[in-house]
Amino acid sequence: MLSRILVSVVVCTGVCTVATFTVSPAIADHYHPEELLVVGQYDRRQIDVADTVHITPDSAALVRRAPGANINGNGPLTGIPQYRGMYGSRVNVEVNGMTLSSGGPNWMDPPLSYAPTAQLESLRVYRGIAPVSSGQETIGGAINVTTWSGEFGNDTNFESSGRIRLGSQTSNGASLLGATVISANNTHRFKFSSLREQANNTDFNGGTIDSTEYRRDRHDVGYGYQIGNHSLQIDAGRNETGDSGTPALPMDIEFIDSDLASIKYHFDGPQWSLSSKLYYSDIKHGMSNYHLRQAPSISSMWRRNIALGKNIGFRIDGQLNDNHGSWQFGIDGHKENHISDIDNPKSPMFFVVNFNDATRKVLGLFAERNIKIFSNWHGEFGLRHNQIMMDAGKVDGTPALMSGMMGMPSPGQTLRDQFNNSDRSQIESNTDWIAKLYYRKDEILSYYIGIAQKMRAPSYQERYLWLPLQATAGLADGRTYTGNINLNSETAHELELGLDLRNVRLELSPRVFYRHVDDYIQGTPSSNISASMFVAMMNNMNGTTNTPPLEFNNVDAKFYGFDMDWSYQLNNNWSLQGVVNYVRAKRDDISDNLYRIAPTNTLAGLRYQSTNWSMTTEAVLYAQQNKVSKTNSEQVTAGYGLVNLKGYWQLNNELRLGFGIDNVLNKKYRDHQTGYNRARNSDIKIGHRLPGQERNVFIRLDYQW
Ligand SMILES: [Cu+2]
Repeated sequence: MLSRILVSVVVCTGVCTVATFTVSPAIADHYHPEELLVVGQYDRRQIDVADTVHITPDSAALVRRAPGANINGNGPLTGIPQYRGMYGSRVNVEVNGMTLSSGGPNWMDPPLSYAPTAQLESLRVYRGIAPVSSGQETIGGAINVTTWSGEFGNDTNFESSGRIRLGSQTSNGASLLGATVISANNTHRFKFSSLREQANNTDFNGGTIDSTEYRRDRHDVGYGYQIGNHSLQIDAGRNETGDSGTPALPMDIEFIDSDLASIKYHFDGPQWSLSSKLYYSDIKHGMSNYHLRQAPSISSMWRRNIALGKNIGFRIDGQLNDNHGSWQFGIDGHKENHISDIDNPKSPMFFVVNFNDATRKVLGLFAERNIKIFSNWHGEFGLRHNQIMMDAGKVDGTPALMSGMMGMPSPGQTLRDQFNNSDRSQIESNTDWIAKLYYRKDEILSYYIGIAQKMRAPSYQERYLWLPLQATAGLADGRTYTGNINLNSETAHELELGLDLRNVRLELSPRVFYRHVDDYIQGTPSSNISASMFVAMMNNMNGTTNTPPLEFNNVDAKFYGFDMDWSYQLNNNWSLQGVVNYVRAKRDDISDNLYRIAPTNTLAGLRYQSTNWSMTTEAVLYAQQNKVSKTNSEQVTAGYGLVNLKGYWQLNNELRLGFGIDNVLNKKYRDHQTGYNRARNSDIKIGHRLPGQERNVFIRLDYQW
């Protein structure tokens, strides 16, 4: 089973992408071979996670290997992918075909946290303009991940296969133990999978970062059935995250108990195929500012937040193949529902109904055409319509029960009444369209041009956050926000140009892009007097120094940049590969930059590949980021460079040893997209940007049969 050559993790370009598709036919089921060879090479990056050697629990860390992609880190399990300057709900993430809206209002369980690295089969980052079939709202891009489910057998006899993974590392004493066992014949396939991950606080060159410990258990069962051209897959999973830190956020994770379930049916005929799925998730999440980090000294400042999130979704799509390419038609629906309540165990009277039955439903219809136009032109055209329906129930809280001065309503009371008396039911009708053309000049060179309109309706936080709080889907800027029920959808227009060069030794895929966004949703200084008075009042009462609140509003923004991945084969054993990223993101209505944008960066690796072992030296360079957001009070970050080493040794057909050293030179550095420290800590001041980990030695053993 492990007969294929294992290469150390690389960004797959050209040949490698095709190879990955060949070994993972399940992923390729929507594309016939011709498309695979033409578009498959260019418009997505498949990171072959089977070949990673790290023990990092967070799959989001892997997206950095795709051009244009980065990660916003709020904690060890809480990475939020960033793509070309957009992140959060702007980048559509699907896990095994499921859209998973985070259960936590601050995204302590971002969608990728439901696909732990140790269970991944593939991580696919769509390059540039994402196809309309890749997800419902893809204004900032699309990422699809799948976890490993094994293969069906060749005859009626059941055979077992599986993977066991063990790992440990030094910077936080992390340990990883995971096992997946498959029992399958040619018709039935059973899967059992369990994973346990835990770590202490991470050390940096200069001390320890409090609130970075984590523990997570994950259990899955699956059943697959195939007969003829039909297949059925039923999966159920349980995620149990325990005490886990998020030092960039005001609270830490106490628990995230999530149940996930899905059923999928697929028919694959010679001329047409049909896929359908139905999925559900139920998330219970608790967090606090006292159980993991040092508790506030004033007991009235203790806070606990219990959040419940539910997702239900479906999709039916069909693909029709003809002589020129394929048509794809689909309908999809997703509903998320959120309840979030804040209390204080030291003060039983205190309560805030943060979100009450906040609901967001998206119903979408799409059509996509992949077509070979002349002998060397290939086009992709897509049209999608989404209907978004949102609503939320009435709210209340202790701050709204306080009496105001001289018989006037208090600011909290005014905010509550404004919210409860408003029309919270909102409907948006959004249209996406895309057109992409590839011109294949010869065997070596192809040109590409793409244009698109993409839209995104507001999130429930952006609309329904009624009291100035930091529940902002993980922005982690330390600012308090209120929502705005009357927000419009964002509309982006985008142009992308590039070329793909591929000869025997060299591969290059540069892209430039320009994207203008009308009605971009951004926090701006609040004009709501009650919100400002409320924050001032809280500062007075608690001795805090919170800056005046922001309010989510529609502004104009633009994004432009360049990204590229490349590789160069020096000879049979030695190769070079890397990624280069540059993005600018700024407001178009005022002179300001957008917040938390990845600095210009590059990654370059030199690899030696032998038959049963490999070694890679990697340089990671980040420029300073001084194009920061004044509106979000963002701090400048210095540039830095890191050296990493990694490799593996294939001991026999079943056993592989992975190892490596991150940050070999033990640099003290600060990643711009890691937030500011919010947990009282003797080694890092509150409000200072969190440092990166110290030199880290890791080792991993994979047994696969
Ligand atoms: Cu949370």
